[in-house]
Amino acid sequence: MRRHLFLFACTLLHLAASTASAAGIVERTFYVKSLTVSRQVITAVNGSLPGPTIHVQEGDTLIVHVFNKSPYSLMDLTKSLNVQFTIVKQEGTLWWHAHVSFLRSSVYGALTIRPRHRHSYPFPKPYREIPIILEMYELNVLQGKTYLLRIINAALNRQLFYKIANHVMTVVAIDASYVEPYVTDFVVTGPGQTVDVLLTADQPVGSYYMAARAYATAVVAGALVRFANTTTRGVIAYDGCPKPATPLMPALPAFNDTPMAHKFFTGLKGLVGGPFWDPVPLKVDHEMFVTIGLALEPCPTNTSCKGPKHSASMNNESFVEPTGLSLLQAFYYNVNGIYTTDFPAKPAIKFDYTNDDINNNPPNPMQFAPKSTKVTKLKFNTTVEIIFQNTNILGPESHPMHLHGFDFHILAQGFGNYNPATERKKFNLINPQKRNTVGVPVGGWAVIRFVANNPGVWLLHCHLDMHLPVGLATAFLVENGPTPETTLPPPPADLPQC
Ligand SMILES: *[C@@H]1O[C@H](CO)[C@@H](O)[C@H](O)[C@H]1NC(C)=O
Ligand SMILES: *[C@@H]1O[C@H](CO)[C@@H](O)[C@H](O)[C@H]1NC(C)=O
Ligand SMILES: *[C@@H]1O[C@H](CO)[C@@H](O)[C@H](O)[C@H]1NC(C)=O
Ligand SMILES: *[C@@H]1O[C@H](CO)[C@@H](O)[C@H](O)[C@H]1NC(C)=O
Ligand SMILES: *[C@@H]1O[C@H](CO)[C@@H](O)[C@H](O)[C@H]1NC(C)=O
Ligand SMILES: [Cu+2]
Repeated sequence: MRRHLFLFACTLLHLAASTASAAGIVERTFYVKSLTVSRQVITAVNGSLPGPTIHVQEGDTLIVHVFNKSPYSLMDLTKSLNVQFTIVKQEGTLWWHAHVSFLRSSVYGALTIRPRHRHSYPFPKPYREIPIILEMYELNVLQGKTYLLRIINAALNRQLFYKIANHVMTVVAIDASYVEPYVTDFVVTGPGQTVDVLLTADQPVGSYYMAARAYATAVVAGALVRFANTTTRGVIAYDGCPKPATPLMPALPAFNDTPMAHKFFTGLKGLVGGPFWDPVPLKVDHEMFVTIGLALEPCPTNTSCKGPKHSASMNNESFVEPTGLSLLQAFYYNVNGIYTTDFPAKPAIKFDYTNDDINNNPPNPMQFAPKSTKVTKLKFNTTVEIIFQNTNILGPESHPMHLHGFDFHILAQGFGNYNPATERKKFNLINPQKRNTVGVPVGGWAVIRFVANNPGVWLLHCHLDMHLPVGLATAFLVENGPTPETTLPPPPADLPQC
């Protein structure tokens, strides 16, 4: 079971955290401070970008002492903070990052979780493990050896295609959950997603580029919305490669190659019977149909407003994160007036979700989503199914939907309007992939299922950095279970005041 950080509204680090009987204790110290890169001053951890990689074993307790030496009174974290996690049920790769938009671009790093002592991976032992945060990178390899590349998309607003010239990869885990080995010559990841691949250096001695660039999906009036179209490259250099050598460049999929992205996203299957495999819960207690997409924000009354601002919503509710008391504190201390528990389980108005006509005669009244802080309250152990439906309001886009606190199974995904009559019988209830972030297909839908067996307040939001602050979010309030282990602990004494 994963445990919450009591830092909801003023979180410095966002990590999947857990409780259980601990194996070992890993303590790390982070200094958050300024760093000059290409004459620009940024804020980073310990003078490096990305920040330090933390390696832990399943079952370890990780304690991170964070000292703020930056000029920002970071997220109300003025001097120092201790963050404690126990990693219980997972192996694989996660990333830690600041939860404040302008810092997330530089305050982050990799967290790798290895099997506990005397346990092994469900795949052949790699020669080395290498976190790859998609940025300029040089990797030296020995011909014939197999490497475990732990790939993290740390971009703020871009899904990325990733490819290595002349090499195939075998995906073995995603979002720290194992998958059936999946052979591919490219990878797609959304912000927050991780992909672990085995790479065998089986090509002639030489140097090969690995490259990543945008998978762009946002379309307005039939045209791709402008996006950062640069290519980021790293080099895989074989030992013994004569220098200088011009690396070979891979041919990346086109920016808008949705069929390729879909092929990858739907090709992955959970590793049934592997470590930490959970069968799909078959009985659903709480079913939700949730539209996700862009919207317009109504002008506040009694102000002069120069036209509506862009916003985003889930089921036509545009989420406002409370200031002052966090949702988790309000939930724990039973404080009224911070949130309401009436997040709609289905759209109030049914419409042809993926028809572009919704954008005719703008501003169309249907494009306006009210602001609110609506959440869903769940009894402990409720099985929840969510059908995410992208809308064409202002234009379709693939949103990487990220759920805190739980992994979910992805049962199905497709394009257009979700049709229960035809799709429900095609759900994969046998070996679906488990993730914590699903890239809902552009102009399409995805179905996820999870068991709410982790008490606390858990955000569900789009992981594109520009969509969370404008409202593409909601939260689940999960009540306590019957035992001490399933009861939310009190906030730590050193909880920073937001
Ligand atoms: C960060 O820097 C401090 C001070 O130099 C050092 O003590 C600490 O070990 C570093 N942390 C990591 C995770 O490398
Ligand atoms: C990237 O975008 C710029 C500006 O929109 C454009 O001039 C350039 O041709 C684009 N490059 C690629 C590779 O599409
Ligand atoms: C807006 O202004 C009118 C007239 O001044 C006032 O009667 C009304 O209460 C105001 N509404 C709000 C929401 O402040
Ligand atoms: C969203 O809610 C507003 C306010 O009730 C309404 O005017 C609008 O039509 C709704 N839009 C959709 C897509 O449901
Ligand atoms: C939660 O659900 C699981 C699986 O159905 C069951 O084994 C367990 O006893 C339940 N726990 C509680 C507290 O209801
Ligand atoms: Cu989004």
